[in-house]
Order: sequence, then C-alpha cells, then structure tokens
Amino acid sequence: MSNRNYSQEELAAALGSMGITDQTDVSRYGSGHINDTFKVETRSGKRYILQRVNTDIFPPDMLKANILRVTRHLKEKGVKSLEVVGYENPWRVYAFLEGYTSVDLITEPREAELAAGAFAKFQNDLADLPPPRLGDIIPKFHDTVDRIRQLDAAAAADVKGRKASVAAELAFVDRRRDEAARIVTMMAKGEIPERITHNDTKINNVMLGPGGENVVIDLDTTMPGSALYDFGDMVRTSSAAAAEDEKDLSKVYSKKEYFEALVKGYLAGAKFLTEAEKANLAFSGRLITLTIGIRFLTDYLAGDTYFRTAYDDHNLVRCRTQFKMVESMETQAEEYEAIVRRYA
Ligand code: ADP
Ligand code: GN1
Ligand code: MG
Repeated sequence: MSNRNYSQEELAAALGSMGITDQTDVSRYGSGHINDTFKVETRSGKRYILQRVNTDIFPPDMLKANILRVTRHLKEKGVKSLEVVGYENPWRVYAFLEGYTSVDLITEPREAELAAGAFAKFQNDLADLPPPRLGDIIPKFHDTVDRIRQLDAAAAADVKGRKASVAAELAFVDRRRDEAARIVTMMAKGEIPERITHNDTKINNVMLGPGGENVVIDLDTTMPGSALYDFGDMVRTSSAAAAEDEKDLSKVYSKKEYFEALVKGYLAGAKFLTEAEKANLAFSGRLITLTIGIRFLTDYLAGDTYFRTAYDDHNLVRCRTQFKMVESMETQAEEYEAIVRRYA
C-alpha cells in the first residue's frame, strides 16, 4: 500500500461530518503502516487526530463497535484512553493526546518497562469487559501456521517475479516450520487461555506521558487473543537495537537489558498469567518476530498491497530485520529463559 493523497475538500468533508469546522491545518501524522492518520489544528487551539480506517483490512462496522465498547469500558473504569470525538465510517476523530509522545525505537530500559506495564494494565483493564465476546477483527491474526500457508501461496503465485531473490528468506522460514505451531496448538487444546488482548503492541502504539503515565493507542486489533502474542510483539519492537527497517543488519539485534526491562514491567502488571503462559514468554518473542517477518515477506511477494511502503523493497528490508532479530533471540534463548524465570 502506498500513500494515498487526500484533497483538503475531502478532509474538510470528513471533519464536517463529525462536527469539526474550524480547522486551520490538517496534515499527515505518525508512522503507522495501516491507516491514514492526520493531525488537525483548529482555531480554538484544540487539536485532534483524524483517521481514515483502512477498510481493505478492517471490517468497518465490527471495528467501530469494538472500538466504542473498549473505549467506553475504559472510560467507565476511569482509565485514560483514546477519546472518540466522532466516528463516521471510514473516518473517525480522536482527541489529541496533548503532552504524550510515541517513539519508534526505545532508547533506555525504563521506556521498555513502562510500555510493558501499560500493555499489562490494558489487558487487566479489559479482563472484565461484559459479554458479548469482542468481534474477531482479523481472524487468525497471529496464527503462525496460517501465516506460513499464506507465504507459501504468495511464493507459488510469485506475481511480481520476486521469489528467486528471496530464496534465503524462504529457507529461513522452512527451517522453523516445526516450532510455528506451538502456541496455536496449545490454545486449541485450552492449555493457553484466550484473553482480550491488544495484538499490536509495538512501541509506537503506546504514548508515554510526562509523568511516566501512559496511554495505549491503536485499538483496532483489540480482540480475543493470547497474552503471549502481546508480550512477543513488545519484545520484537521494544528490545530492538535498531529500527524495523534498518538496512545495516549489523546494527540489528535484541538487547538483553531491554528484554529484561520488558519482563520486569510486564510481570509486575500481569499478575493473571498462568504457568503455561509464563513458560512461553521468551519463546513468544521469537515466534511473533518470525510471524511479522513472514507477513512482510508475504507482502513483498504479493506486490506490497498490505503494509504502507516508502520504497520498492521496503517490505523485504523489514523482513530481513525481523529475521535478524529472530536469530539474535535464538542465540540468547537460554539467557532470556533465565531472565523470565528470575522475575516469574
Ligand atoms: P496505525 O494503525 O496506522 O498504526 P495509529 O492509530 O497507531 O495508526 O496512529 C499512528 C500514530 O499517530 C501513532 O503512532 C501516534 O504517534 C499518533 N497518534 C495516534 N493517536 C493519537 C492521539 N490520540 N494523540 C496523539 N497522537 C496520536
Ligand atoms: C501494523 O498499524 P501498525 O502500523 O501499528 C500491523 C501490525 C504489524 C506492524 C508491523 C492491523 O501495525 O500487525 O505488527 O504493522 N497492523 C495490522 O510494524 O496488520
Ligand atoms: Mg499504530
């Protein structure tokens, strides 16, 4: 997916449908890969986030219902969350979180600990969401076995003639096919519980507040899932020494001190975890990083239709950083397991 352009008229019409007419500037914002996000400045000084939901990816009605339920529940509990100002599919407006910042890369362990604590609290705050079950926004979202099946299909179709150039990456996945089923199998057997989880816990989806308090954002994939995938995705992005699209792979590895900070922050907040979940925390980092790498590779083979890209082989670059992260976590697997045991 590349950046679509919107005319000022189109943006004004969207804002107007949600009661905002005094905007002075509407400009692209953030580095999310999926939705179109804009910062809105107004004459009154109040600022907003305007988003156009990517309806190729999200079923809009189910998404709206989920978001409204989740944000209302958090509000009723007095938990600071995204404030929905208007929601007219495919557009919506959130109040701008003034004074909060998001980063794409961690620079000190304390940030990792805070982010992990925020996501643990988020899971905890949603544990008592009244029925019905939240909609499955993207079925099998983190199902590694299904993601490999999609990769195989994209490689077989090879619509862009890119398969030959990714032989090494395909072989990398091949060598890990056996372990890909571990968590889905445990969930299917009921050995790992289903919980309401965020499912996209990358570091720029938590906004850090001035006093160390923080707000979990990007609630689009909040749905039934496994706490392990949430923790795993924190490890993928919050233990990384370099950006998700760093080209120099010598800079890409998983930092042990950041991993330790994540474990500390997460276990301090996630008191609900079962023994089986704790036993798979270190593994979940490797697994979800492999899974996201597989998704970037699949999108590269399919012609870059899913993730927003800035240049031709952006998805391949992202895939390679993910696989380098997997290798780094594999090399440190014993130390990582020992860290989890120490805090568990
Ligand atoms: P995507 O689904 O494309 O990742 P996000 O909802 O994560 O979109 O938004 C993209 C970025 O916009 C975030 O990483 C964050 O920096 C910024 N952002 C989102 N919501 C807000 C908000 N309410 N206040 C301030 N910044 C926000
Ligand atoms: C997407 O929306 P964003 O940019 O926070 C993706 C995640 C991936 C992530 C990789 C709905 O997240 O699953 O892990 O990119 N979101 C969706 O950076 O597919
Ligand atoms: Mg995001």
